[in-house]
Amino acid sequence: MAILKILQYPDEKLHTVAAPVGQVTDKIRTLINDMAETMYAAPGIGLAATQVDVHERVIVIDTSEARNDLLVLINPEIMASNGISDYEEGCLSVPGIYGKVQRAESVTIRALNAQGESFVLDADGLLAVCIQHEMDHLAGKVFIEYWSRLKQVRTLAKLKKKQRSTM
Ligand code: QAP
Ligand code: CO
Repeated sequence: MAILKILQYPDEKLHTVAAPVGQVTDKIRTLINDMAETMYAAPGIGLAATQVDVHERVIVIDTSEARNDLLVLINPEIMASNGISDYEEGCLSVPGIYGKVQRAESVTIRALNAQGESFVLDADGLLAVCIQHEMDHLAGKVFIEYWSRLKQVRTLAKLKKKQRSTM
């Protein structure tokens, strides 16, 4: 297993659109293991392959309290969504920045697991928000891009200042 480097906003590579996984091979399973290790070490509750500069449709999530319930999503698709939630989000690619994003309150998704088997999952609450946040990464979108221009400009200035002070 290995800890992978997480791309930091505003890295342009975070805007890459990920390609579907053709076959769930050992190479994909190694990526999943490395992404899980990277997410747990961070620590975080979700990580998309885009964030580790691999542009394939792979996500790892663990929103459990005990951090022992890894959810792997390969080629995820949203089949249905309902309601509106306004959750405070963060992102391992935008450290130290938190803010609300409006999303669906519950989603039904279909995806493949690490064995390449198709499954359907109904999610709500934090898990539903996390799934939508990570699926945005696969489409090249970062959560702060839902915010107003002004709020984005201020966030960028804050990140630049922080990056200067930690060099
Ligand atoms: C996405 O984010 C998410 O700023 C996953 O300094 C987050 O794991 C979806 C993290 C919240 C829904 C709600 C962020 C760690 C972790 C930071 C994360 C930081 C250290 C973020
Ligand atoms: Co993120």
